[in-house]
Amino acid sequence: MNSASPVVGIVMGSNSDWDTMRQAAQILTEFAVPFEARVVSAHRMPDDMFAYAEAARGRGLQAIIAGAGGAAHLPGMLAAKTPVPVLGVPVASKHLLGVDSLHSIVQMPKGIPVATFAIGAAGAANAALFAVALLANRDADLAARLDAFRARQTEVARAMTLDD
Ligand code: RP5
Repeated sequence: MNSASPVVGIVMGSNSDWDTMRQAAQILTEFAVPFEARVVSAHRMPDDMFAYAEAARGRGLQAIIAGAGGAAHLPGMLAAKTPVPVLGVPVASKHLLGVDSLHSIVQMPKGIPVATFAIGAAGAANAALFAVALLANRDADLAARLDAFRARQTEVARAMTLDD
């Protein structure tokens, strides 16, 4: 799964986030986008988080998809330490169901943006699709795969039927 030359990094605060974040990995795999996925906890491994962010651009990462739950500081702190675009995924939390995660990620102060997605699996998948769209601006083959993905999705929706 971890490419030798990733262009997208998927990071998360805990391996308990993986059930959600694997949706992003599945999308990037489907689109043949080289990526890596790893745990980089803002609270439990802050030095590792800073090192990851500081190395990101030099390693060729063009987007970082960061998922975390609860007091979800990972996306914002990564964004503070790297110019690489950070796409934040609020992971559903036990007590507040991810509303805490969403607010923690979306309410960035002016000057340090984090693109914030929906809570949970849809957010993880959409963050990956957004990364694909960013990369597709300079990759015609990838743009064609994204067009085909959307066309298939449209056909599935058109074929939907309803029970009586
Ligand atoms: C956050 O705390 C993680 O992103 C995770 O969503 C949450 C709970 O982590 P665990 O206690 O399951 O390791 O840092």
